[in-house]
Amino acid sequence: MTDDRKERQREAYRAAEPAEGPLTTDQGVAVDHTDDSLSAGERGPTLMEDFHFREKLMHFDHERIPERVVHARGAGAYGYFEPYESCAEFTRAAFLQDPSVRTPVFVRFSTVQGPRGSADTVRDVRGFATKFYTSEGNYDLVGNNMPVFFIQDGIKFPDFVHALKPEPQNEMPTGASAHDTLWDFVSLQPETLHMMMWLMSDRAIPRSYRMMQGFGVHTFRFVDARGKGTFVKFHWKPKLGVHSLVWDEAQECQGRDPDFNRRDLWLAIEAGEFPEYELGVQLIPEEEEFSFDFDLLDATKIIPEEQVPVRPIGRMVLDRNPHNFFAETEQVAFHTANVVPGIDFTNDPLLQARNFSYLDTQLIRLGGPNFAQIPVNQPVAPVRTNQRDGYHQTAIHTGTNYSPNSLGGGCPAIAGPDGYAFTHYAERVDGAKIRKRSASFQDHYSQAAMFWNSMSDWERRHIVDAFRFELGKVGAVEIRERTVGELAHIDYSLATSVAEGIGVAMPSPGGNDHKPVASPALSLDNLRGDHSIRTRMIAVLVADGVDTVQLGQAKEALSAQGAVVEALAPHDGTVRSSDGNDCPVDRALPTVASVLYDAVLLPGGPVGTPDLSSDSTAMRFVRDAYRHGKPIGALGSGVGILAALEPEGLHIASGHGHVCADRGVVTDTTTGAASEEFTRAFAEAVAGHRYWDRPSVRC
Ligand code: HDD
Repeated sequence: MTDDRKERQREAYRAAEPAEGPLTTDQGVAVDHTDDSLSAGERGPTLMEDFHFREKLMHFDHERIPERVVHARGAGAYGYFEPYESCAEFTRAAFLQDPSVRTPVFVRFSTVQGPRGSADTVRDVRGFATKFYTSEGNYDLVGNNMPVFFIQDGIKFPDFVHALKPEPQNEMPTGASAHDTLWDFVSLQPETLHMMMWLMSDRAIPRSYRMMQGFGVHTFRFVDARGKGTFVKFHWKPKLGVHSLVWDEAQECQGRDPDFNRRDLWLAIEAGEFPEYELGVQLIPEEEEFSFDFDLLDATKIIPEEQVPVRPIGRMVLDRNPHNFFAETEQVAFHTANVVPGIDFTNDPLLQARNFSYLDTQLIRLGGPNFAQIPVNQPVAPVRTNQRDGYHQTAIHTGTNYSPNSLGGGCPAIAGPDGYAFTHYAERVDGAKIRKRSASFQDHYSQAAMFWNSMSDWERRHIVDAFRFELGKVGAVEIRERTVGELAHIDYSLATSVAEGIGVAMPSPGGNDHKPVASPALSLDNLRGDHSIRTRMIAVLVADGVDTVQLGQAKEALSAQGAVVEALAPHDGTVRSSDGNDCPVDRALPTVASVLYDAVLLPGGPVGTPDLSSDSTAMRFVRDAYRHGKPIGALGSGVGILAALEPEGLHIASGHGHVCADRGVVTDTTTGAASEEFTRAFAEAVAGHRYWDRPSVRC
């Protein structure tokens, strides 16, 4: 059964399109002229009685609200969640009971550091916040695409964010962590190190919001119908697998398309390629709370999946774009304390602080206490409160507004003991008031080392390069040195590789004595998903003389597998094919760039055509794709274009009529139709995403 109550509710608020009738003022008075203000004479001053002008300017002057202090830039979508089976065994949450019930959701993805107008592909954590409109009220799972956090106690959040944000004197850099204050903080606060390892990895530059994991981060608590608790960690796993950009590409993308991730999400949903994620849980019986060598309440630690497997419990599909960015994506208000019966908190000090902060922040951002009435925030469950008045009250309440009352018949009554209401988990707490971090939170290096140990060679290279880039932008030498000294506690070879790159003295060995533990589930090599090429962007470079049969067949075969195939030529319009027909061009090469595509295909034509070798934009396109490790396919005379890459180490295997595949470069010098073998090999190369073992790969 599809539960589209949220959709119906949303529709009721959708403003009618102004198809009929004239323009009016906010008061509904028809306006016959909106281009000139009312003035005293043709060249005279504007008159104060011009109420239309006054109202128009007043509204415009107030069209902005404060952006989120963190996660200001985001993109959202609606969809639904459905459980695979009843989870009654460990939680009574209504939306996790019945596989036939779909719960509407709204998800907002975001970057953290940059302002609303910053670029998408910066090195940063990505927010992954989900609002479930359940039959028992809203449940918000406000997570990130990394499973740990920078600090252990929320009282450090303002310090951390001040250090991360642009420097106060000049508000630089935008959307970047490569600056002195952040690394100063990091070098003095070793609890940040595990998260910094994630931030320096390719997880921080996702290819798409559709291709990244999400994590609830904290240990939460499930509570069953009898009141029994089970610790739980939440994981979102994308169906398309986890894929990232390379740093060089991500930086260029910031200029070529600052909306790269936002556009990708929007276009996929418009095209009916609905992003899908599986929700998984790690469940830890309460009796096992102390059976780990870290504290479950410490948000800088993960529970390795090899130790506690992730159990899939349901799936989420995002199938609708918002109607209006401001009304929905900007005004959505998440709150970690929006929980429903069956889901509860733990004493994680980071989570406890968040439970205060999110509600507080909405007051300044949304201008008053009635933000739960904004359509995107409204529950589909009935709301009956005694909360009244305040800015932007839109409901016209009647009756009494206090409890207990007799004048209103005692309504609304409090929920009876039928198990429907939220009851806080009755955890026994006993202790002296004290400002002290628990000793169980003190190990800051073991899991950072585990992360490093779990990486493949290419992932390690990227991490070292990222540290070199970031610290290379730090002006204060003592901060560089201190950070490298900290890295030595994680892994000495990591520290020395970074030190070499940033020109500081080799650190002394860190004296780390952590066990050489690895968690294979952390490597991107093991997270490739269903190995499909669905929604992958493939650029086909064409020019006059292109072989239509080759072009048509390759395009058809790749599109049939769900790839988005676009013909790019030096100019817009059409190109003249080898058989004299006009082939439509999707985009002109000067308007795009290789960084906006996942792979490139070069079809052939009669000898000497299509002649792209002399087109510098086309050649840069191919060269960039090669350097960024992207799959390249070439057919017939198209193979000749690749000769330009031979100085970069590309070896074009010879042999007429053979399909050759070498490190993601698939060639076939056959003229005429593209063989099935070629398209299969090329599609496999595209599914492989990136090829790191090319001599001149630039990360
Ligand atoms: Fe936070 C926004 C995720 C720690 C205080 N946070 C925000 C958003 C996400 C997260 C995804 C954007 C929500 C949206 O799209 O509107 N935050 C996290 C995660 C954390 C975390 C996964 C650690 C596990 N946050 C954290 C702490 C504090 C905050 C410790 C404060 C003590 N976060 C906020 C905030 C924001 C916010 C200031 C800014 C805008 C908003 O809440 O609505 O309250």
